[in-house]
Amino acid sequence: AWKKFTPKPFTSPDEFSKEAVRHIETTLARSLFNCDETAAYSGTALAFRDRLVLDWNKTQQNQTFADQKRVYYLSLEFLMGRALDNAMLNVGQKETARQGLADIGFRIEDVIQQEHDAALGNGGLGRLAACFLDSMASLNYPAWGYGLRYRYGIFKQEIVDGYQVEVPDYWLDFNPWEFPRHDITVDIQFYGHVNRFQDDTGKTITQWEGGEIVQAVAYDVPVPGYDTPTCNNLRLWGSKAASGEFDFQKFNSGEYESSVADQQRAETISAVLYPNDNLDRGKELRLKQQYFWCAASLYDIVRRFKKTKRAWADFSSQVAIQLNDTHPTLAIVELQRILVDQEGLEWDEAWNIVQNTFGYTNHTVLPEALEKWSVPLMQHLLPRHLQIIYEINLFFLQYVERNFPKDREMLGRVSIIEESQPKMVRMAHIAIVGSHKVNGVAELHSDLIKTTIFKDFVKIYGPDKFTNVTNGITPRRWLHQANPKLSELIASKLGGHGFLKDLTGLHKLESFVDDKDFRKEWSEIKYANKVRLAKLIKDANGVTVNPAALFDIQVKRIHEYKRQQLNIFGVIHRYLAIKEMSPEERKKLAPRVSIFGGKAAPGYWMAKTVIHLINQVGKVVNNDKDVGDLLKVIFLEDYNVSKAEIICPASDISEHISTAGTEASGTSNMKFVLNGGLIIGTCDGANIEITREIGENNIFLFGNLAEDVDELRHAHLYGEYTLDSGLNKVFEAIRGGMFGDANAFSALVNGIVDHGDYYLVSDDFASYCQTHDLIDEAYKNQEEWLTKCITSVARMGFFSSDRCIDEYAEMIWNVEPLVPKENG
Ligand code: 26M
Repeated sequence: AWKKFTPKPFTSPDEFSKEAVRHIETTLARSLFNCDETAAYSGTALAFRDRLVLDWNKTQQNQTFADQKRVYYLSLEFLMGRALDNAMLNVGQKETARQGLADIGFRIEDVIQQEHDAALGNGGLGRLAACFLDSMASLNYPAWGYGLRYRYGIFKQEIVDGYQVEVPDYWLDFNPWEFPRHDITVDIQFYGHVNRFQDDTGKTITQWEGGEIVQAVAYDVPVPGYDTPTCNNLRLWGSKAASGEFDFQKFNSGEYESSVADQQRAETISAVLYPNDNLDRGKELRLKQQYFWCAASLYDIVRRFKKTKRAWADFSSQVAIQLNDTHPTLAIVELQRILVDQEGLEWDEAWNIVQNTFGYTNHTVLPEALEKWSVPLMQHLLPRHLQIIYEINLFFLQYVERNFPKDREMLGRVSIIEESQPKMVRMAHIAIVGSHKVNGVAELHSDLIKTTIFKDFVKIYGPDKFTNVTNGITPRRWLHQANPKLSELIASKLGGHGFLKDLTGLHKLESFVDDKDFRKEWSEIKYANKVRLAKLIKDANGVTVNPAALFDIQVKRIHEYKRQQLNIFGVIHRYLAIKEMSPEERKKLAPRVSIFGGKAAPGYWMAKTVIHLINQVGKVVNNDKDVGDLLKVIFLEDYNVSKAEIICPASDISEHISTAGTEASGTSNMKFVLNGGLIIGTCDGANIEITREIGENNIFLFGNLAEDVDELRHAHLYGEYTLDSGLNKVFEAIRGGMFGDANAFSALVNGIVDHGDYYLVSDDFASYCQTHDLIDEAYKNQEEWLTKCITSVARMGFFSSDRCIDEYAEMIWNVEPLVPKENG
């Protein structure tokens, strides 16, 4: 008879290393004779994977039997980063592994670094989804993520002669963290036509016929919670050609090559992540990705619901689906199609279920990022869905007309269809109409969507449909994993690691703010983290930086609205000032290292120009003997999650300097402050709430306010402004060729001088430079600086993604945690 296998925690380092070695020798069939770090990583990962999978199965079983509401988080991006360190910490056995690896001759840090990042995301939106998965598992919510299994994640960035070059990120060579489920497949239809007819009883039947079929295959990734046996599931869909008779016919009739071509065409659907962040380009393949993933996920969710044998009326009390931006909006249309066309529900009953099921999170107000799809494209690819969209729109507009008979203009503004040439489907409008709650991701942002882009919808549905859930980050990865020394120091003062599960517990740190030994340890940790980053910089860029200098860091996607150009112009301004200083004046200046990192979308020329300028400035400044240690400028290649884990703990100041009203929230601001760095920022996104929590003495705010932006932009357009004189000096230097060919940067400069300065760089420049001078002054008083850092960390409890997930669960999903039963 079969005996049940129960994995136990490793009882000793020796037991762990035996397991790792067993995997290397048997699972991987490798000889220990040439066991390198790659092999050590593989063995360690497989040994820890064994600790996860039975908890994972058990969690899924419990969730099935518990028969309570579940959450499905639909996101086209999950920026997970590495999994091994996280798994070791979550099961509480990293120290066992460290010792076991040391015994066989490896440093655990080197082994961890062998893992390829799972980089299935662009930036903030994708990393937020990953933090949410971590929180949902750690808080025991029955929750699944649904996404696409891209063969290529976000490209790898190389810097060649100061320019960004994109290299494909093929990450799947060895991925022990995914389990292919070749038995879990869904056939997904595209193209074809709609057939409508009456059945024997006179009922109208609508069928979507013809076209082509692509198969979705499930790949499951375990998502372990911290210090809990709950292990949730992330299901990623891969595409392949449907293995229908069709192929065999082709095959048998000798069309072997064309059948292989079909295969490849099907596989392109999940081949590559679109590398745009906050930009919609309306490509057909992207729409195919969206429908493929929505349809497969909904089929799966509906299949699971049907197994409960409940009535359809119960659907929304069993299922909550959260839409991560408008990318999964077709899920709304697809569920309506399933309920009406396939399950035979009446339109109104189905639509009720749909609205009660979905919630929509908006992540941007930038007009170029709001998704629209052309009606002809939609008609071609998804003919039945377009009909349903028109029907949804008809009922919606009739409702609006009844309630606002005097406002005829409103119909055109809120219509799902934009009456342009060609007509366009506005995805955000479907998402709002088809959801019961719409949320923004920080207070200012949630207010802005209510007063600007979605104003009419607030009138139509009332204010209660719109709410705010301020973003958060997981303290497990962004404190405990990234900054183990600080996490241990905090734990030693607070009596354990409880703060990792209730981050508000950090507030008790305030009573240690004057503790001499504690302060000393704190600053030694910051210094050690800066040394760690300095080593990364030395290895990657060949530049030696002084760890005692002020580290000033801006890492995020390169985008005009995030204003890396403001930062680099500020750096040039500082450089020019240093050049004019006397030796005595120079002695008084605090040495600085300006560190940049981030990817530009491949087609975004202005962003690429900014990267080029940063590198050109670095080349000049870093080799200028007059400057020495006073200023270094570094562009760190290929910023990603694992690099962020080194970078965030090493900052003194980080930059969150978007034009007010443009950054929905920002989440790296939270990561930096949680790691004991201060920030310079505009009154934008979550910076405002961070200020409220940590106190305005502990943050360096500058610049114009969101409410002033319209007027300032207007002034630029009508020439009613003067270019900032400091900025003008910077432009003179660039034009004079100080940083190489001035033509290379003319578009960047002219955008500000001649073309309206849309992001208000000139308006904020003086205030930005002054604030950096204040930072210099403040940094000279190391004692006061340290007090600010410690106080800020103590007050960061609010920004845990656990708080954020509890708010979603209560206000939007109406789900409860499912406390895990004992395994065994
Ligand atoms: C759209 C169409 C086609 C291809 C790609 C896209 C697309 C991809 C990513 C559009 C937007 C994308 O991400 C937007 C994003 O990351 N927004 C950020 O979300 C964070 C989490 O809420 C916020 O903290 C940031 O402020 C916000 O910019």
